Amino acid sequence: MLSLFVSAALVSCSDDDNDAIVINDGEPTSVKLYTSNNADGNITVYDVTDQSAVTSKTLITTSIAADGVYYDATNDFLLQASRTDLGLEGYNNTSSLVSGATLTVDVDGTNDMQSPREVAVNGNFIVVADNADVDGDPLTPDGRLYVYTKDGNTITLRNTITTSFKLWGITFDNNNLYAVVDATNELAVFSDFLSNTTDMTLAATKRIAVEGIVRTHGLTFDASSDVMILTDIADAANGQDDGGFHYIQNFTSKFNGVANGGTLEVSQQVRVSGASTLLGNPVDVAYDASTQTVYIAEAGNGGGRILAFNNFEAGGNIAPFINNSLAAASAVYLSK
Ligand SMILES: [Ca+2]
Ligand SMILES: [Ca+2]
Ligand SMILES: [Ca+2]
Ligand SMILES: [Ca+2]
Repeated sequence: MLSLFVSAALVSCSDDDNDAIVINDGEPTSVKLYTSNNADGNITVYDVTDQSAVTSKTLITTSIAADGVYYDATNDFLLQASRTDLGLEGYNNTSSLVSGATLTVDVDGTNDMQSPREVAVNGNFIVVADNADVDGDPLTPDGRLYVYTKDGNTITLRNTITTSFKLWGITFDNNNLYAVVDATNELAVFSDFLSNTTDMTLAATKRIAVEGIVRTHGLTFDASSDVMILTDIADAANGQDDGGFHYIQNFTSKFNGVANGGTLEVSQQVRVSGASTLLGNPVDVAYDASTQTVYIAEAGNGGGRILAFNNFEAGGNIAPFINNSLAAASAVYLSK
């Protein structure tokens, strides 16, 4: 079967210029990692299609600090949460821009937030986790999720959801929203999150502890491979060598198998940490299941880095195979 397919592919590529697409058997020809940072607010895009020959370009924004980057390849729409303006800022038609190009804000959200961090997108909904204290008492943990809708070049605040824990990373699995419980080793989920349409305080549907993590911060879920990855910044004051990430296969059944308030045992996970990893404060993570690559925004080590890991399934003190300096890196988003 394979040889028949290859023969057909070789024939078919002789009469057009799509040979790369055909021979790659459906693999995308472009894999890009979008990154934000809190040093100058610009967006750096790494072309990781060929992992042995990574190139990058930086697009200049008017923000000087940003988080929660996102890219919609279908509509060539780029977005980040400006920590300068405290609102979402979107840019159309950026894919062909060259490095050093200055971006004009095409979609300017209202400046509703206080400390925007991770962004999670579901259809026309854009959710931002804000980690500012809500009730004026920093001793009581809380946070706020801002739910926006996008219609053309307009972003509108629909409602805000106050949580009873501190926020940072968020990610959707269909309509369920996973959120790290910042300052702890816990993971929370809000089932059917977007059905909560009013300003309200909402309890998580379920919270579990993730054994082996000290303080989680970033997370990503890949539904196609059922993989969850959580980062561990451990002590925030150590930005150099106490961080790590946990790779959790068959995540859905493992998560469902832990009762609310229970613990997912470290034996059910793979932990990557140690001085060779360059993980001190890994604040965000993205995952490419097809190449089993973990991409990390590292905010601390060396002043900030974009790292990539593969061959990590055994866990341990593994050196990244991609290591690019990016001052105060804050978020990563993989686009294929
Ligand atoms: Ca703005
Ligand atoms: Ca509080
Ligand atoms: Ca740390
Ligand atoms: Ca992210």
